Amino acid sequence: MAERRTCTVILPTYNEEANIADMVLSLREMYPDLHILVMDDNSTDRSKELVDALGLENVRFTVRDKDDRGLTASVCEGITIAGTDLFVNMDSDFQHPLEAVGRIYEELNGGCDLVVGIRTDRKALGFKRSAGSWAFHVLASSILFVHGKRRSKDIMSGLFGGDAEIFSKVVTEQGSRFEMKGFKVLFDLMRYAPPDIKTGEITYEFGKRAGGESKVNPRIVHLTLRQCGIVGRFFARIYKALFIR
Ligand SMILES: Nc1nc2c(ncn2[C@@H]2O[C@H](COP(=O)(O)OP(=O)(O)OP(=O)(O)O)[C@@H](O)[C@H]2O)c(=O)[nH]1
Ligand SMILES: [Mg+2]
Repeated sequence: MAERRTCTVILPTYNEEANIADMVLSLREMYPDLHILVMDDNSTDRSKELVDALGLENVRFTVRDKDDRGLTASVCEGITIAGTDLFVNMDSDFQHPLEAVGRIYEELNGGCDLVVGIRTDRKALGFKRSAGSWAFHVLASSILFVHGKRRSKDIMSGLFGGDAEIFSKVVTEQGSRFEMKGFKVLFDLMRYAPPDIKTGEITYEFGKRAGGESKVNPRIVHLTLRQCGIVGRFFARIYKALFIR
């Protein structure tokens, strides 16, 4: 039987006291062998207190440098400090089903370098965000195509897993080109990954956040547009003029 490789679930977190302890506990119960790494950007709520109070083994709560806030930056740092063979990244608000982590892990353990969670039902996004997400996807997909990189049906997904060594190298060598304060870390990773990585996918139903509030705001939309090449940067300027004071 193939050797089981070690894996860390990375949970980028900002003010998720309504969800984070439940997330950590549920993951631990479902996956006793996986490591859990919370990458917290100096939450001002009780996130740390609540996770620490669980007193669980193989759960790390990292409070990041307060001058380096950013979802992409948090995930990238998580990948480089995971210390396991593999990683799975997911949101801390239960929008990504926990059972999907096991399926991503199986695909990675079977030899994939990158496994993307593809959202099949996007009703939870609502019409406006679905349309925006589709437009970003088309732009991002064209960029990956032009650069000869692997593509995916859901480049904007926040649920994915990878080989920690391969992607630590991508972050270390190419991280200065990432949109570190943005939300679309998978796109940056795919854009700067070696062209010959072996990719896989799983599908999942995207849910509504369980508790707490969304951190998406017009600045995040602007940064996502900026990630999308010349066309994206053109629209980013218009968007900024219209929506950001
Ligand atoms: N470390 C870190 N995590 C963040 C930051 N902003 C958001 N997050 C986390 O990233 C994940 C995604 O953020 P959300 O606000 O849920 O974004 P979303 O899922 O696109 O939006 P909703 O559908 O409204 O929930 C959540 O786990 C957040 O806690 C940040 O600046 N730093
Ligand atoms: Mg969310």
